[in-house]
This record gives sequence, structure tokens and C-alpha cells, in this order.
Amino acid sequence: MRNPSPPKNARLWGTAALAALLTAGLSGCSTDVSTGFLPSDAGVTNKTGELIAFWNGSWIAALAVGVLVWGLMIWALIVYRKRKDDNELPVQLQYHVPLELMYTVIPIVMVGVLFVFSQRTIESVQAVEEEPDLTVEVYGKQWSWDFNYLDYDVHYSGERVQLTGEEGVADELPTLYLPVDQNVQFEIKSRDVQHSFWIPAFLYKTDMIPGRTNSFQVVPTKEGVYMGKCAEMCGEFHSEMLFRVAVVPLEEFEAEMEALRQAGNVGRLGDELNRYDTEGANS
Ligand SMILES: [Cu+2]
Repeated sequence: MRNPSPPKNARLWGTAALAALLTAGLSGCSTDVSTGFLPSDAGVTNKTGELIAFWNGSWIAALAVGVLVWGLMIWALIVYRKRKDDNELPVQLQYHVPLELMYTVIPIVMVGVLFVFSQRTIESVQAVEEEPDLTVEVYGKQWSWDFNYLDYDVHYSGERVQLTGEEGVADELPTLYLPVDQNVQFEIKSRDVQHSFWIPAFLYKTDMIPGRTNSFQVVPTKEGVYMGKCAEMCGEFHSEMLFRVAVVPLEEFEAEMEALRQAGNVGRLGDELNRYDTEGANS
């Protein structure tokens, strides 16, 4: 007995549903295609452009390889499928050296290409060779942040904000002020356990490790308020270890520094506030 083929209507509905889904998906995100759906655009910092280019290049290359492999698989499935009255095994290939060499060499070349581009981007993004315009020291602590604006000899000590869902609570989050178009050097540290300093819009995060200082430089090039968060599970209130980043004109930045001074936040909150003695572990 023959299996009945699916009714034509069902197939039509399936195609229509798929088309609708694709249209909805693509139209919803169409503005983000150029950034590979990353939460940023090329103008946010001096480094987001090359990070987006690297990301887009990587997934386009991966997709090209994927399409080639899927295409070959589907082609083999269809062309070499078992047909009626065909009971003979196809030719069996074993120990075919050229073929096995190809299987080995092509993936090595692909990994090599990815490695070279990754290495170049990492080196460029993590370079700290230029003279910074200002240096900000950031301490992660359970479950907030301390910012030391070293050039201005002022600090801000953050406190955890409980996100109750009420309006306005987010405005109380600690705010890291940065002047636009200035080269900022970050010195990233921890007072207790491992945290991770992450500003998604900057497309960069760095681990905060007790006893260690991680440095990086960035020039924020677009004014605005961005979200920052801890990206390393660090205990009970990890999810509320949040901050905001306000990229403002230099005059406004200096006014904020003056406000901190007026509020008595003078000096640097250094290692003496660490929960553990991490002295000498690393400079
Ligand atoms: Cu944390």
C-alpha cells in the first residue's frame, strides 16, 4: 500500500508560515544586520569598528563553509540515495591518502586563517602603548564598583542597587563618567572574588582578578549613556552588580569631577579596602 503524500494545502501553509517567520525576523532586526546583530555600532568607541568587522568576517566565513558542507551533504544524499531494485553496495573507499590529506589540511588552513585574524584584532584592541589622556582605576567588589579618577584625585564608591522593578531605581546605579574623544586607560582590579568588567556597547570585557591588574585603553567616540555589568558569576547578588557609563563632553566630565571633590570624595580608594590581602601577588 502506498503512503499518502501530504495534502497540497499543508505544504502550502508550511511554506507561507516559514516565509512569514523569515520576514518578521529579518524586518525586526534589519537595522542591525550591518553590525552582525551586536549591541553596538562602529562609532561607539575607536575599537568597535574593527571588532564588528572581525565578528562579521568570522561568521560570514563560517556560514560560507556551512553552506558548502550542507550543500555537499544534501547533494550526496539525493544523488546517491538507494533506489528501487538497486541492491549492490557502492564502491567502498578506504585508506585513500589524497582524500585523507585533504580532510586534514583544509581544516588546519581554516583554523590558521581564523587564528591570524583573531590574533591581529586582539593585539590591536588590547594595545596600551599610547599615552592615555586619563586613567580610571576600577575595583569590582561584591556587588558593586569603585571608580578612582586618578588624574583628578577623586573617587566614587558604588553601592548595590536593588532592582525592584520600580521606576527610577535604575537612575541610582553607580555611574562611570568618561569624556568623549579622550583616550582612557582602565586599570581593572578586584577587592574580593573574581568579577568581570563589561560594557556591552563597547564590545569589550575584561576579568577582574584579585591580586592582578588588567589594563586596556579605549576612546569613547559617541556621547550617551551605556549599561555596564559584571560578567562573572560572583555570588548572591551578581545579577544586580550593574553600573552606567555616561560618555559626556570634556567640560561636563570635569564638572562631574568637581562635584565629586565638593562632595568630599577626594583621594583614591586603594588596595587597603580589599577584603583579602592581595599585596605582592601582582603589580
Ligand atoms: Cu561580580
